[in-house]
Amino acid sequence: MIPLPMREIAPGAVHVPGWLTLDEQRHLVQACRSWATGPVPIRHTVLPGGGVMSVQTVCVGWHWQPYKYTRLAHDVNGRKVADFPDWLGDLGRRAVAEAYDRPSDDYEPDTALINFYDGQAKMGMHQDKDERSDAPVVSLSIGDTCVFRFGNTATRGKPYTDVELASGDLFVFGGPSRYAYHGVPKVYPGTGDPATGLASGRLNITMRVTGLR
Ligand code: MD3
Ligand code: FE
Repeated sequence: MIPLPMREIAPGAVHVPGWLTLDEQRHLVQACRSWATGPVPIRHTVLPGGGVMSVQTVCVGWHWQPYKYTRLAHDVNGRKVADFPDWLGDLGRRAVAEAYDRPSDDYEPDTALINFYDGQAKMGMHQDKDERSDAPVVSLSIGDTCVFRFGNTATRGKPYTDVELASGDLFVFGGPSRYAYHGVPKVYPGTGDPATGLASGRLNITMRVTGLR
């Protein structure tokens, strides 16, 4: 097995394959499992038009629902989401420093969205525009490999680049890539290493700066 090198997919979009150690992946899986149980349990987000996302999501720091962030999960059980832990912010700063090869002391993510994909789940092409900050988004993948589709800032369609994201991969989206359309058209069941603690499916953890207070 030859490890893939770090790659800049587009300006500000940097893919770092195999960035997390197995121990870090195990720790993240444990933390996500605990957040998934409460205070706000993981759920399929319901879209304003009535559609239900196939992905299941739980948040820390701020609760995301389309198209806003709130402290209380009004669309689930009305409770306040778990605090954003300091160790996760430290991991986010290390991710930005290593992907961009620059100091990152000024990067202070205050929310994380944890997405769980079973074998059938997908995420359609969308932009992330609910944050009031253009700070980078840090994405960590654990479990089954997926196809990640990275598009352009103008349209949902072509041109786009398909990239496989595997367990342990880091992706940082900043600069002009922060507002690019992106999605997950496919997950490959059975491709993850159960030693992460995740027997099946895919976890994606994104850290963001909401710009809210
Ligand atoms: C590019 N998640 O949570 S991660 C999302 O794998 C989301 O669960 C996908 O899209 C997932 O919003 C893709 C990669 C990603 C995340 C956030 C971005 C790419 C991004 C924000 C801006 C630009
Ligand atoms: Fe997104």
